[in-house]
Amino acid sequence: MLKEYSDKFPEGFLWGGATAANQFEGGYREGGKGLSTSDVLTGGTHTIPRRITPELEEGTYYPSHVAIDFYHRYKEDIALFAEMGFKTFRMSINWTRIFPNGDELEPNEEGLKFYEDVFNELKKYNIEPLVTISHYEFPYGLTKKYNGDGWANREVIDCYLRYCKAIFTRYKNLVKYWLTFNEINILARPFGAFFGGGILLDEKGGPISEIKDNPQKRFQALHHQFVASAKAIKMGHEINSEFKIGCMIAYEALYPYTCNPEDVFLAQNSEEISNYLCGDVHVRGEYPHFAARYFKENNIDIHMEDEDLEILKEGTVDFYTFSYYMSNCISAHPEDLEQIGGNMSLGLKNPYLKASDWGWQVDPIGLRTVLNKLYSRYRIPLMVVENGFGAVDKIEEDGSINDDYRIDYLRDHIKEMKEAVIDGVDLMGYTPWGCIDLVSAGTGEMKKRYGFIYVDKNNDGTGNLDRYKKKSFNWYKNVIASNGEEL
Ligand code: P53
Repeated sequence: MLKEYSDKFPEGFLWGGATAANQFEGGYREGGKGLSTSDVLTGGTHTIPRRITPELEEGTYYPSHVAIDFYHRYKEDIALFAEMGFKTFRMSINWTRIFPNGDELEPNEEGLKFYEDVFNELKKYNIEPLVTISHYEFPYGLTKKYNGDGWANREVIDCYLRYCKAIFTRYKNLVKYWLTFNEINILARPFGAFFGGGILLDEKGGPISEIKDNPQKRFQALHHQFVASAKAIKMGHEINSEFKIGCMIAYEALYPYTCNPEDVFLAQNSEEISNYLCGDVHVRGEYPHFAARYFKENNIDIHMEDEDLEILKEGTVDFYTFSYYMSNCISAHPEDLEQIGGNMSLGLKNPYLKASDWGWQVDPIGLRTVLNKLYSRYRIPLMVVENGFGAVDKIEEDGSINDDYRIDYLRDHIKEMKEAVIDGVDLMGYTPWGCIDLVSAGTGEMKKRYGFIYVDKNNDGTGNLDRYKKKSFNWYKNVIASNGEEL
């Protein structure tokens, strides 16, 4: 049967917003929480990289420690999300609230209670939580225990599964939608080792852009995450057959800089390694055809246990989610071409696109292209769980913030998402990133803001943490109320 034509977002479309514990929760030593990898990362800027400090340094500012204090203000914040009409709220659980060191056998009750209260608060407003189980934080105790190997040590799989079991059983009736790892494919890129894998090969730490890399360990860690994810999915479905468990990929859209076939192949091949390797394992339950050559040519030899391939097959995802912010160009002959980006995203400048102050090139049509490519390949429901415009906002004397640039960015992307829906793509929902201003992952700044809600906090940690509605707040409220018809 031909798929029915529709020119509207589906009924029940999950409009909402997205956050991550390490970037907005704070309370880093409260409720028995242990230290996570994000807690030892300093602030930075567009030009000064964040530093990993293996021990906490006195007098150094760590943005995750207080962040925007959702830990104490969640009621106020959730009320604001409800006022915008959110149907869903993407948040993550901080592993170290539940297992402070990562290797305990029993969960920390205070941590479990905190998220239970948050989920109950969301329930009051009929907001469906979408929970990322691991978003850029890893028990720092495990990084130390395994001599900086993090996820490259296979024992971590069991620690993760104990954590999953604790939260799946406790929140069985409060949470339906889960994501096993945020941007799992970040481990396919050098800077992702610490963020995504808790891998710290230099005990002196240092700027994240300069830390030691070891592709063998990174891809071994990634394999362990695949196995952990597949096992978690199987376990989750056994605990509650209604659970919907998905993957999350940082989609790196890459265009050939020219129509030179060398550029075209390079772009296609880079997208395969960067985006599709992880997606294929999650959705199809097996490594793609191009993996073997890539591993061979990069001296990567992944150790697998006999049962691993079967585990991957048995634990495929129910839906596919991704982040999409920008596109970049790539060339086989990049020597004289201008680069753009920074903070964990770098590419060639596209003469047809404008970029944000942080060098992220704005490309709404690219989102439609990506949605179609993904749906053709996977044929399972998709969700855009991060998208947005990091910008400097100015707060006027009367407290208003006129963020028309943000409205323009989001409107243009929602328009293209709608085009993709008309194209026939099965799209479940949309949660723009940082619906309330929070700490930037890439730079550690507050200045790079994404929110509909402004938070009075500065790069150096000063500010009274008051919340203000930006102009985009009422705009987005109306988008949701009209199910994407009024943009
Ligand atoms: P920030 C790079 C490229 C694409 C997505 O990023 C990325 C990154 C990391 O910087 O990460 C996701 O805060 C991530 C979020 C992050 C968000 O994008 O650097 O899942 O944690 O905050 C935006 O502007």
